[in-house]
Amino acid sequence: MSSYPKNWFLDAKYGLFIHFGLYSLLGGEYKGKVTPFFSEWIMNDMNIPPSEYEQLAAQFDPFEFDADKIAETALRWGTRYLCFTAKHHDGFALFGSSCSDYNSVCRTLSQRDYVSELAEACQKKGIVFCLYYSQAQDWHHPDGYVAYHDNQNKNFRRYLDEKCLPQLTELLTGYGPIGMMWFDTPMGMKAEECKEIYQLVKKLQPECLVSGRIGNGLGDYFCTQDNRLPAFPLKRKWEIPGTLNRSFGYKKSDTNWDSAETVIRKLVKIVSRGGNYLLNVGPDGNGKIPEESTKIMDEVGDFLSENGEAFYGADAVPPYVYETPDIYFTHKPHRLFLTVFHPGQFPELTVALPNIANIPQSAKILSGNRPIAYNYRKTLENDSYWEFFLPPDAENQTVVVICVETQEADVRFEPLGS
Ligand code: H79
Repeated sequence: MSSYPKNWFLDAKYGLFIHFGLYSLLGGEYKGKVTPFFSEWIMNDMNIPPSEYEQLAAQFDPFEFDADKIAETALRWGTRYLCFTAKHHDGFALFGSSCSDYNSVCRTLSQRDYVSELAEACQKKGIVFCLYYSQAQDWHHPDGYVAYHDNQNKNFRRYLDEKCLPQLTELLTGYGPIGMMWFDTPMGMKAEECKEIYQLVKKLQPECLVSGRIGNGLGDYFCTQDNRLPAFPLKRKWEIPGTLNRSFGYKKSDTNWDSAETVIRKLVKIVSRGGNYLLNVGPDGNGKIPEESTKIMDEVGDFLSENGEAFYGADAVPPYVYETPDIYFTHKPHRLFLTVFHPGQFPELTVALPNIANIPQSAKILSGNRPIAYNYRKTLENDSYWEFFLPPDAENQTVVVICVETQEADVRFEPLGS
C-alpha cells in the first residue's frame, strides 16, 4: 500500500467534497414538502422515522454514478483530493460493512460499494482519497446521537463498539491509503472517546490526517464552520468546507448558485490566508452531478489549469496594509502572485501597489506566460511603489494572475513591525 506525499494537504489547497447517500434520492423533498435546510438533514428535519427512511435503499440504484468519470472530472476541475461521505448522520453506509447491514452492498439491488469504486478510481488518477464519517450522530443505530433530540438514555458506548469503531476499522483496512478521515459534529462526545477514535485512525494508518471536527480539539488541523471564511491568515493548517449553493446533499429547489468568479475569489482568499478549500458537489439520486455544479467547476478548473502555479503549494501572505477588494496575494519563495479581478477598472490598465518593499526581478501574466512591463520606485514619502502595466487584452478579462519574481524569498510588506 503506497501512501501519499507527506505534505499533500498543504500542497493540495483545493479538494472535492462529495455528499451522496439515500437523501440524494429525495432531492430535499418528502411527501410533497421541501425541507427548509440541508437535504442530507431531511430525515431529522422532517421527522422521518428510521423504518420509513430505510426503505429508500430499495430504490437506490444510481446508474449514473461512475467513479472513474468522477475522478477524471475531479482532475479536470483542478481538485487534488476527494472526500466522500462513507456514512453521513443518517447512518447509511456507502460501503459493504459486516457490522451493520444498513449499507449499499447489503440493502440495495445493485449491491455496490461506492467507497471501493472511488478509492480505486482515485488511486489510478493520483487523487488523494479521503472519507467523511459521522462519528457521533447516527439516526439509524438506536444508540447513535440525534441532534436536537434527547440523547440522555442512549448507550453511546454500545454504538461506538458495535458500529462506529468497527466501521472505521473496515474503512482504514480495506480501501488502500486514506488521506484523511473527515469527522463531523462530535456533539457530546467525551475527550476519551474522541481520543479513542483518533488513536484507532493513527494505529491503522499513521499518516492519515484527522479532521478538525473529531472533537475536543484533537484534530490535525483547524476546520472552519461550513462556508465560513477566516478574515486573516492563520498560522496553522486549516480547511473550509464549502458549497456551491446551500445544501451539501442534492437539493432540487436549491438554485442559489455561486458564480465561478465567486468561487475563484474564495479560493484565492483561502490560499492567501493559508487554508484549503474543500468544495462540495451533491450528485442526484441517479448519481449524476448537477449540470450547474459542473458548469461552475469547469470554469474554475479552466482558470486553474492556466494559473494553478499561484495556488498549489502556495504560502499564506501577511495582511497587506491597504484594502484591495479586487487584488489578492499568494506567495512562494521568491515569487509573489497577484490575482487581479476586473483589471479593466484600473486606469491605464496599471496595477499600482504602494508599500511593498520587495525588489521585483521580472513580472509576467501566468496565462500564456507573457512578460509584462513593470516599475519599482519610491513615493515622495519614500515608500516603495510597484506598478504593473497590463496588455490591452486585459481590459475585458474577469481575472488575471500576475507572477512577480522578487529578489527576496519572503514577502516584505511595509510598514514592518508595529
Ligand atoms: O455534511 C455537511 C452537513 O450536513 C454537516 N457538515 C457539512 C460538512 C453538518 N452537520 N451539522 N451541521 C452541519 C450543523 C447544521 C445545523 C443546521 Fe440545521 C442545519 C442548523 C440549521 C440547518 C439541523 C438542520 C438543524 C436545523 C436544521
